Amino acid sequence: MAKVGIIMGSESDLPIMQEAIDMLRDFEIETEVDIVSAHRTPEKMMNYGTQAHQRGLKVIIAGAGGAAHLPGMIAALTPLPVIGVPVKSNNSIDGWDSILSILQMPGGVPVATVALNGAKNAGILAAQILGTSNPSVLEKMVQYKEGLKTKVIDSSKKLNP
Ligand code: RP5
Repeated sequence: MAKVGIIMGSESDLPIMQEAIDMLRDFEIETEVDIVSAHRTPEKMMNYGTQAHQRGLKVIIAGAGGAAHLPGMIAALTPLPVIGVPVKSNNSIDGWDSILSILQMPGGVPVATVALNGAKNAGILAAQILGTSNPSVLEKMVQYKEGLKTKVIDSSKKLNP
């Protein structure tokens, strides 16, 4: 049973969203990936958002660019936590359109918005949410953070032997 649903508005978002998929694979978390467009397949979006928790998903990562309505609309439809990835898409002016569309949600309907094209962090955040109730994922997260630390210390040593 997939734990994290990763959806995006278009196949053109996939090269960015792949970073979330890869990160969750590193944490050995099962994912389910699909294209769900708020504007082009609104009925599919409705079904996805209303049924995600009944299908066993625990967290949803939603990415979109330009007039990026998918993450917010999914958050409106699901009781699950939604992580939004603003994508700098071909129809995006400068990325701010995607960021603000996903970030500026009204009270009551949060979307945890990561940086522009920040799908890697979306994957990590989803793993951290699952880690609060899964000791094995939590331990992998501890190791991951240790790895980050070691990398910086090693780089520092190389510059200052
Ligand atoms: C958004 O429009 C999608 O999420 C994508 O980022 C952008 C462009 O879509 P395509 O025209 O490439 O399909 O809804």
